[in-house]
Amino acid sequence: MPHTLMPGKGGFDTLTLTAPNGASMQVTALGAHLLRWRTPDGIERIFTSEAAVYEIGGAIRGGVPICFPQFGAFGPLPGKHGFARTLLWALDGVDSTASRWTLSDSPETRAVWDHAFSAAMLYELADRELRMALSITNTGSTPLTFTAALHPYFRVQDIRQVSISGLQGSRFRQSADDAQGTLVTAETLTFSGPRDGIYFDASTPLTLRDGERQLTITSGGGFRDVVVWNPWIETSQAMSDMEPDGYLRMVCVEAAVIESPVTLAPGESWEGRQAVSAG
Ligand code: TA6
Repeated sequence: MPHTLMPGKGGFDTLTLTAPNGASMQVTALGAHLLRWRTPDGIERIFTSEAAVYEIGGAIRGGVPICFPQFGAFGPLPGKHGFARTLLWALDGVDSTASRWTLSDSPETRAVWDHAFSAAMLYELADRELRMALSITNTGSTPLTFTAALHPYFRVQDIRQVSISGLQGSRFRQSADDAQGTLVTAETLTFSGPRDGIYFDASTPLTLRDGERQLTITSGGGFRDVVVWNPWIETSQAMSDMEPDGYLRMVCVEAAVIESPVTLAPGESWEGRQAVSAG
């Protein structure tokens, strides 16, 4: 069966799609959040926490959270990462390899961010690749400004054996005080403790090596920054929605627009993309 739409975790409509080449993905209407992506060889590439909570207003731990209209605390909204990941999206279209989801402003979004917008999220399977695109249109009569990210949790076999290369030459923000950032000179990034870094103006593709497995991660469109996150053991244990040793099996490599927020005039649109190819 190429696709099914059925109540899934938390009772939310969940789309399971199997492409003709055997690749598959699962997306829940809650946050238009991608929960699983399997390449045709049957390998699961996305980490979703077994302890994740599925409820409106909350964020699912793992998968691909959509951060909009704010990444982290980079903007005027309360809390982190905006509201897009916590609201119900509508399934707008599905074919043999792709699904498209939409969200527009509502009294709920207007209460925290008083702008008219429409957002669309496209997930597409292509051979051994997952293509993701977030597009935003200003449907109001005044300009709007936002930061945003696609925040995928990639499944890895053991974070202690993982490396990421390609970030050399970007500027790394180490802390809230480090506004200008520090030039990254290391060719390869490895993991032996927590990492929560924003890499400004990062050119891609990046290569994520995980033992014999490899992912090539490419940002496109308006995503200019990259975020790399692993909470490591103490934070993992402190998170109620994370398996205590979950940090061993995940790493977030995010396509983001943070340093230079996007401003859209009435009627204008913006698109940011991330493509992930399994080697
Ligand atoms: O993108 C990295 C980050 O902003 C980290 O600081 C970390 O807290 C993570 O996102 C998860 O945030 P969340 O709000 O989902 O707990």
